[in-house]
Amino acid sequence: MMRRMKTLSCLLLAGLGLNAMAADLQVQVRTAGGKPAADVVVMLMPAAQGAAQGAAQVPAAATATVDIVQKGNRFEPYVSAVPAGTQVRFVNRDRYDHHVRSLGSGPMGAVPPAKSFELRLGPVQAGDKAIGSVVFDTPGSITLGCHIHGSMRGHLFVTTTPWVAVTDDQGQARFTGLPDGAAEMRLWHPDQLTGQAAQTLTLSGQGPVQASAQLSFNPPRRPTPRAKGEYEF
Ligand SMILES: [Cu+2]
Repeated sequence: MMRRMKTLSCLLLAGLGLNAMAADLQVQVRTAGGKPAADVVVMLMPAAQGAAQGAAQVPAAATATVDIVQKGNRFEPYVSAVPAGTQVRFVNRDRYDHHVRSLGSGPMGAVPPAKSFELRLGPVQAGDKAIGSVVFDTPGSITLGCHIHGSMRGHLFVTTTPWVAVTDDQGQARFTGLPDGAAEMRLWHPDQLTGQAAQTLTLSGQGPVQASAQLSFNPPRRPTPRAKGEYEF
């Protein structure tokens, strides 16, 4: 009976074509202590990602321009993740200058940034001068800082895979349209000292897939800028 059902579902999927072979995935990430872990970059590397599946399955977000906003001496979002080749716009929404620059990441900032850059951004009233763009071609991590405001910190992670998401305050990341089959899942967090364990998931378009993952450590609180709220409008 099971075998017959399996054969039937395979035939049904084959009849529906490639569009049906897409899985939705929700990942719940927790800290080592079991609390929801925000700001975690979740990467999916489907085994079926090769040329046979075609570029049609690459999520639209992979080709979009991504914004990282400077507001109230914060980078928003605090952690961003983009596939290599993405253009990122840095948008200053404060009434004063920011001088955004790349810094090393990892323990003591010893890991050189995947891309070095500096952007002098005018206040929001300066129109175009409040926006700067950088294309990030090389996978890796970049800590974001500001020459003028030393306490400003943010993080950008550039991935080899187009399937990437950052966990929200509930520690959840969501994906849609993943190719069916095996996929390797990897995690990255700006405060990790060592790499996080990878795991293999089995994705299926026949229903939403839930997965859980755990960091090997308890991240410190997300840093808040010294001038919190002081200059916001
Ligand atoms: Cu600044």
